[in-house]
Order: sequence, then C-alpha cells, then structure tokens
Amino acid sequence: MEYSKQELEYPQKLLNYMDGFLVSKTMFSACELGVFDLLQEDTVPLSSDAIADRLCTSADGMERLLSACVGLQLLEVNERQGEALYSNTDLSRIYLTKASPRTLHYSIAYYSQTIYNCFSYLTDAIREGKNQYERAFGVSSHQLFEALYRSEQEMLNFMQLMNSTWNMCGKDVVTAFDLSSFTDIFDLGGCTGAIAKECIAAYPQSRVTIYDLPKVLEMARKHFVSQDEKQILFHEGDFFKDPIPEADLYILARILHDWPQDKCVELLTKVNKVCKPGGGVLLIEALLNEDRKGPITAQLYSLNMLVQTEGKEHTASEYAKLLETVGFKDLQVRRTGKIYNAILARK
Ligand code: SAM
Ligand code: ASE
Repeated sequence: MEYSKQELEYPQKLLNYMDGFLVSKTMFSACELGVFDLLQEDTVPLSSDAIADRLCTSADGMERLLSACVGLQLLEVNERQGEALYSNTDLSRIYLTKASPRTLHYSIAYYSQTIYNCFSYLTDAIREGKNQYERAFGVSSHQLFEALYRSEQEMLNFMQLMNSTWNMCGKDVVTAFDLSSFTDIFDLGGCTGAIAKECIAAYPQSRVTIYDLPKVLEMARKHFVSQDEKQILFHEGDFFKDPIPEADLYILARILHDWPQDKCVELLTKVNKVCKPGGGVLLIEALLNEDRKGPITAQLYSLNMLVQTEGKEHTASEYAKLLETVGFKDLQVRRTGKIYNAILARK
C-alpha cells in the first residue's frame, strides 16, 4: 500500500476512522428520538424548534443533531421566510422510518445498544481471545444464546436485526443457486423465518421448516410468520442435542460463524447423516476473501463474532474444507456482491 505525499501530510483517512463512531451514534440518536418518524408522519417540513417540542428535547441539542444529519445527507433543509425547515431524504424515508417495510430501525437499535456496548470491550476481547458478554451484558451464562437472549426484549431486538438483513439480501442468497429441485427444506437456526419466506417466494412448490429453539419459534409465530403461510412449518429443537429430521436441503444461514470448529464439525456431521442422498446443504455467510484482505464488512463482523460469540468469519475455502471433512461434495460458491454469499454442497 503506497500512500501519496499529500495523504501522509494530512491523515484524512485516520481522522475519518476516528469520527466513525461519532457518525454512527449521531444517526442512532436521531432514530432513537424518532426524528425520521416524526418528519414522515407530519408530511410537511418542520422547524428545529417544532421538532424539539414534539420530541421533548432541548432546542439547542436538537438543532445541532439536525444540522449533523443534514451534513450526513440524512435530512434536507430548506429556508422558508427566514426559517430553516427540515424534511427526510429518500434514503431516510425508506430505511430509517419505523413503519417502512425496509426499515433498519430495529437493526439500528441493536447496534446502538448491544453492539456498541460490546465494542467497548474489544481490547479485552483481543487480549483474552474470548467473548465479552459477561462484562458487556452483566450475565454469568456461558451458553452463547442464553446470553444473547437474556431477556425477551433482547431476543426480539436480535431477531429484528436478523430479519432486516434478509429484506436487503434475502432474495439474492436464495436465488444464487437454482434450488427448485429441493422440495423439503429445513432452515436450521431459521429464527424469524425470513429466509423461509424468501425460499417460498422464489420456489413456490417448496416447503420450508424453521428449526430453532422453542422460545425463538414462539416469538417467530407471534411477531414474524402469519398463520396463512401454510408452506412454512416449525420444528422446535436444539440442533446440538436433539434429532434433526430428514430433508432434501438444509439451509444454515449465519450459523457456522457463531461456533468454534469442533461444534461446526459436530453439527455438519449430524446434517450429513440425515440428509437424503442427492440432497444438499446451503451455507449463507459473509465470506472473507481468500487473501483475507477484505471485504472490510466481513473483517469487522469477525471482530464482532469475537466479542459476542464463540465463532469467526471464514473464507469460502475454509467452509469448503469443513463441508468436505464431513462428507459433502460438489461444492459451489456464489458471491452476490452484497454482504452475504451462498455455498451449495451435495451429499
Ligand atoms: N439463520 C438466521 C438468519 O440468518 O437470520 C438466524 C441466524 S442467528 C445468528 C443464529 C440462530 O441459531 C438463532 O436463531 C438461534 O436461536 C439459533 N440457534 C442457536 N443455537 C441453537 C441450537 N442449539 N439449536 C437450534 N437453533 C439454535
Ligand atoms: C450473529 C450475528 C450477529 C451473532 C451475533 C450478531 C450480527 C450481529 N450480532 O450470528 C449480524 C452481523 N453483524 C455484525 C456487526 O456482526
């Protein structure tokens, strides 16, 4: 990496990186206070004082927040009769308002509260080489998902975060391969059913069973999957302890990156045993480049896996080796160009 003389003279890149969390927290605060929602509900542009009044904040604080949001191009400002009036940009209307079908509101809540808090302990996580949920969450549980699901609200926030990814990348990952030859599909750790819904939309003849922990499925039924979705079935279980039923295709989306190598081998071995001959396994994960030089999203997610889980992000060839170790063959990798990619293998 060669930097120009000018870049060495003035470290703009480093200054931007230092400000990274200031940018994040500014956007998070505007979401938490309901700025984008208010501007959407009201339809007419509002003054800073009116927004402060309606959202019960200080006038001065709100004015600075709105100004920073304009700088970040999350809001637009227009002068009318000497008064500055604020309105949403298209981007914030589509992604930052709570009621939008493509909202990131809940992911933002999770980033702002949980991930931000965990990253305060990144240095400790790197020193110790292990997750920090005891420090970050104040829980003593050594069971990963017991810590992540320490309250019903936290479980719901996590599920919302998981769900919102698939509004953006779901179609790409389920259509990366033609899965129309698989009719009986199990989504292991299927969580909110977002991938299951995408499968059924892309392959109307398929039937997808969401396999997850009982309390997760209870929440999925309550908040995410409607009774009318007859092609979606539920199977309660612990995929390490309980049997996994026979099927044509097993989807594991963001499962392997949560667990250490030995657990991944254990789970995939179990899946290989019950998989029908000719059946397959579809891994959906953020992939590191083979040279590990990027993408930056996957590199940062791997740090997040360190602070929060027992796992890490891998390269496609690392997943390939894992799949081959447990007896899968005919491996194919498809990159979607978005965060998440797909790997298909056959029994
Ligand atoms: N596949 C979903 C997605 O990509 O949006 C969710 C991924 S989330 C990181 C991991 C999922 O595995 C959670 O829904 C969690 O409840 C589930 N899970 C964790 N441990 C499990 C276990 N022992 N048995 C079954 N499901 C489990
Ligand atoms: C997990 C995925 C996530 C476990 C904990 C998690 C994500 C956030 N926390 O399997 C989604 C990916 N985003 C990041 C920042 O890693």
